[in-house]
Amino acid sequence: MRIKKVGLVCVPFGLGGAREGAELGPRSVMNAGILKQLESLGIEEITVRDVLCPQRPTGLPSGGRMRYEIEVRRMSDLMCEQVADLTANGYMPIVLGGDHSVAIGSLSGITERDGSPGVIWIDAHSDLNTEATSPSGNAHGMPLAVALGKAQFKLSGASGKSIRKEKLVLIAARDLDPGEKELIRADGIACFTMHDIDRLGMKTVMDRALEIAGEGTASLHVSLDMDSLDPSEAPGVGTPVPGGLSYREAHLAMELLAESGKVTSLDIVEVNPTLDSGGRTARLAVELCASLLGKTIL
Ligand code: Z70
Ligand code: MN
Ligand code: MN
Ligand code: MN
Repeated sequence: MRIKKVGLVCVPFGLGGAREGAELGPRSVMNAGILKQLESLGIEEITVRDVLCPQRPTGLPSGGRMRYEIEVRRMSDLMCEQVADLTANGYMPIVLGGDHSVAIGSLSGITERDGSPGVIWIDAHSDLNTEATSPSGNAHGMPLAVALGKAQFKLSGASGKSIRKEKLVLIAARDLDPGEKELIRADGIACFTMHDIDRLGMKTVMDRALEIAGEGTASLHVSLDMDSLDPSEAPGVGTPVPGGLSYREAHLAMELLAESGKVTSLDIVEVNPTLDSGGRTARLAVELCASLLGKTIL
């Protein structure tokens, strides 16, 4: 499948994470040249949508066990509309976060059209905390619990459909909270940890991931948290965790996803330019996006 139309959805939202700065991510990825990269890949139509995210309120965060719940909901509702509209018009949505809570909006927009997409979640974390299991209350640790219908917070979207746990795959996990581990085991969620990547290699891991999430599904969403990469490659993230994907593993993963021809939407999240080293993480985000869209070395 050749991708011809891309809709860039810029979501400057950082209230789902612990540290300020992720709201500056979309700007830094734009500055790193993502538009030029898309054009040089031969994408024929590119549209850019800016989601008007709520600002950090003064005073205490809203919400109970999910911090800034009101703002997360507002952002998700706006995103849901944009993503659903883009997919309905034949654009591949590429969401530029923002912290990972923006995936609540991506997934609600996608499930509007396809009730059971495959989801490949590339992340140091599993983002499966519910309000009850979250040690932090940060919404960026909860998007998958929300999308699976396990959290109290429900997907916005008119239909409010959930993704299916059988069609979800986690890749590059290495920092899981107790409640998340329990859920992964109890629900049998496919999880390829860094240990599995070391043992099997990225090619085998991605083949298996595509089998699980890419077969029998009409659409396939890839959510790329930049903290999946090793902090030596991607220092500009809110929660760096040692022992992550190498530069080459990450590119190979994207290239294999491109070869599959199955990916229909993408998030690139958690780029935090205030913690970055001269825009390095933003540039890597652009490169990985290019590989996922079919850029090859030769
Ligand atoms: C932790 C929590 C998280 C991203 C950090 C961290 C979650 N499990 N997610 N960075 N992208 O607070 O729930
Ligand atoms: Mn994440
Ligand atoms: Mn993460
Ligand atoms: Mn942790």
